[in-house]
Amino acid sequence: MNQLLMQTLRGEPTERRPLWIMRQAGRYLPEYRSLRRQLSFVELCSRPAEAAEVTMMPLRRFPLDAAIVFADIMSPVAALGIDVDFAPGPVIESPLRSANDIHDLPDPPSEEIAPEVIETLGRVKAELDENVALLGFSAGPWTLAAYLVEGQGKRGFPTLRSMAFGAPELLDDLMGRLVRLCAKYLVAQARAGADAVQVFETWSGLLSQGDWSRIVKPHLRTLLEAVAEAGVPRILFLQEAPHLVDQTLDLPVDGFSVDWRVDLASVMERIPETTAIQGNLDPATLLAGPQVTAAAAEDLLRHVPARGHIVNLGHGIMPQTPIESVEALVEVVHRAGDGY
Ligand code: 1CP
Repeated sequence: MNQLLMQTLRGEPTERRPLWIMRQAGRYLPEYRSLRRQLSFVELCSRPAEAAEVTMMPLRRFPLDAAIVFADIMSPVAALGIDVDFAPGPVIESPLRSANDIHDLPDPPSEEIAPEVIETLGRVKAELDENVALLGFSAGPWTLAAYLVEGQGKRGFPTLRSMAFGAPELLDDLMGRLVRLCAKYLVAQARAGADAVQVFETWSGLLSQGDWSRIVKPHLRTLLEAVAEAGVPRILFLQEAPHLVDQTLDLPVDGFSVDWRVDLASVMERIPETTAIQGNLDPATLLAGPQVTAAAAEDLLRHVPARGHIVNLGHGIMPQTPIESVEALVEVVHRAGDGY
């Protein structure tokens, strides 16, 4: 077995840098769009055979070093009795706003939390090349709360932020419950075959350093510590949060995933040699075509030391991305070996 991603997350040197792409299984792939003409996103996520096939789609095209299970960050909230629609992002018909909404939420057992995702992981694991790592994931408590309180993705998430300051105990209670949900969910994913897990605390950047450290960080720490029980490496992703990098560095993780606003090489200098750093091409560079992508990828490899670097984008790949740009990125990473 030669899982470059796992070696890097364990702090071991590798013959070349591992590469995977956030949202690698989505709408930029013609075969995904074609399946989506027959099935809605919710249907796709709820059918393990189809979800496993979608998980494998990018791997059939590109020699990536990880598969990430096809699901959504909202998949576990069905176990709380909450209905989620997609248009195309998550939409909650009855957002959680009052003490009663939150106090009435159940504390579901592990088997009731997104069993379809757990089954999908088992199916993918059985099919995946042994050199490719399987990633599970969950949102972080703040990012899940963002959709549950706001009702949908909205610039600045004003309702969420007003709850953070106007009813802090309520939001704290909600996030505590979400941490229990996500911890059980991530441990179950590891037991079902996920080799490592990524926590997407995407909307962290909405908060100041002080507020994030007070409101979000303790919950994130509890979640990451609880997941240690599963014994798999943990990657933490934050978006639009260069001001929070220093606040995250003492969290118990094996890899930090940051967007293109952050200088990877300088973060690398501030973390232990055995901790990995993941990222961080601007996804928009891929829209400019294969030559621009190749040049940007070469620049990234030149600038960031190989040891501990997991090549990825700084955020999800965009639906309008040309396939040739992904090919160019793969080419550059494979050709480079550890020669940079
Ligand atoms: O076909 C479609 O129209 C559905 C589009 C889509 C897809 C492909 C959504 C709706 N979710 C997903 C899958 C998904 N989402 C994965 C699976 C892995 C993969 O595709 O390779 C993952 C890891 C996510 C993560 C996700 N969803 C995050 C965290 C990471 C990030 O991008 O910051 C967030 C915030 C979401 C919410 C969401 N779900 C879907 C969309 C379009 C969005 C974002 C926009 C919004 O908030 O409105």
